[in-house]
Amino acid sequence: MIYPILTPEEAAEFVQNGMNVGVSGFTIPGNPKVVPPAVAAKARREHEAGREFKINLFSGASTNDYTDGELSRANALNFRTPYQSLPELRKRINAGELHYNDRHLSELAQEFRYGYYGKMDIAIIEAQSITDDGEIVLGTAVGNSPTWLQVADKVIIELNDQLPETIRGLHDIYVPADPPVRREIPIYHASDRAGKPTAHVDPKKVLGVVKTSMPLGKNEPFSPVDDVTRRIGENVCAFLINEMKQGRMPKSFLPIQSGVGNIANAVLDALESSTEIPAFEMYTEVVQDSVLKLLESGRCKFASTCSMTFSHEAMMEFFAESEHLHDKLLMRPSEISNNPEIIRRIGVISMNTAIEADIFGNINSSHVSGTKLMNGIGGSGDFTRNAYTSIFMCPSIKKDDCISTIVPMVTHVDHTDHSVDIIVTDQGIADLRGKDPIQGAYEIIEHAAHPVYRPLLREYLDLCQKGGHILLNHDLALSFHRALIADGDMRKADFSKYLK
Ligand code: 0RQ
Repeated sequence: MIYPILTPEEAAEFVQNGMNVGVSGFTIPGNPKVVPPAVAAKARREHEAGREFKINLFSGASTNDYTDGELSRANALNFRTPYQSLPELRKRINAGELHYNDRHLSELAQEFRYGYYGKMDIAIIEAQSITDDGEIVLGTAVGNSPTWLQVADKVIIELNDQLPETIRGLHDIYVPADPPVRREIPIYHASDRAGKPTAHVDPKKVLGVVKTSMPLGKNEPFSPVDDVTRRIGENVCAFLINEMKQGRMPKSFLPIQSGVGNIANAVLDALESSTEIPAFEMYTEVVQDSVLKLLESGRCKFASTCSMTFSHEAMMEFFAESEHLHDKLLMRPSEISNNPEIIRRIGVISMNTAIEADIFGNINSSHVSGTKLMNGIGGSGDFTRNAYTSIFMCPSIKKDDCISTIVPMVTHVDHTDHSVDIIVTDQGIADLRGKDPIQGAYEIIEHAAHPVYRPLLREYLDLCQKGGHILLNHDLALSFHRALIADGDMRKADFSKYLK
């Protein structure tokens, strides 16, 4: 190998205060694991010596504890984009200790190429292998690595010997040309390959290789499917079956996108056991353990993803079974896994989780009570806006009835009513297609809201000023949230108190 072998500490010495740093991966998989902690240690030493040391960090999506966790605990982040999900970093963002820009995941790579963020100084990329002429087999996620390798001035490679040789061939690396010369992306089915199995870097840019032996996969277990998530899963399935019966969805079915978390798992469980939904494909950004089961059983014929968000055990199982699973999965850059052009062309059914929805169909996915960031918009906007049918899911109530997820007006808007087709809760299915905003409001109240909150929501509509296309009472629109803040309970929304 022509590249110098570096220790994590030697690699971290290249990272300087104020630099733009790109990292590989997408959610927990594929992130570097030893250089970011060494950068965090360097930051601590610099701070102790009274010197400023903070970097601007660009990733594919959220990262692991070695990256966002270590760097935020060391107070080493000045700017972060496009998505995060670690409690430590969330706390600091909400305390205003760093700048965070929540972006659509499909857009960051091109935005960087367009020059929105200046130059990228260093990229730190986890890989399975690198050749002397710069061909790289990436790890268990692609994220924005192909673009980082292209735009970064310098590159550090973390070669993780836990990544098996059999990962080769699971990547489909395609970077579109930028406007005005971009052409269509040649993906017409979820399983089409558009690019190459390897990413490329100019060998002259590689500062060195850090050899690692770090476990793959995530450790946190999923909560088991409970009564509420099971009912949401069943409702989603019932909706999809009816769509096929009504002829609004082809009998051969359409590719599915599914977010992360327990609701997504429950929906996939329901799809696995459904006898009426045919075997399907996924065009999605993350695949969890439940997708491995679907691939093994043949219920899922193919999964196009950006990241293998498997537990450690599922990851090992996948690689052990790689002979018959190898041709059933492809990992693509987030720019392609979440690409609006492809999502609309192949007719993806999007399924994402909301923090709250309002009675007019606007969705808040990212900010609790309108101010505190939870995770971010992630890929939900990429899929929702361009889906064949866009579905949002959430439990109808939270925290022992004290929170209704269906509210008069959301406190933050990530997805507008114009992009949202269906809202599914444990209570039922609200279908907003072909309805005006007021018809949609009654549909959501009667089919998605919890019965405890339906009278309050109806009363709110009665108290709205009439005569417009959308009903609104400017004094009462946030009354549920005011009650939650004042009394810890949305049921205490007292309209007479708030009415001027
Ligand atoms: O807070 O942990 O402090 O109790 O939000 O809520 O119920 O654990 O739900 O883990 O399924 O996450 C929308 C956040 C749901 C997620 C969201 C509080 C609640 C709890 C988490 P605590 P749950 P989940 C694919 C697509 C946006 C990104 C996306 C998400 C915490 O799905 O981040 O879709 N989505 N990406 O108490 C007050 C409410 C609340 C509330 C929830 N109405 N009011 N607090 N919470 N609803 C992935 C990628 O793009 C990479």
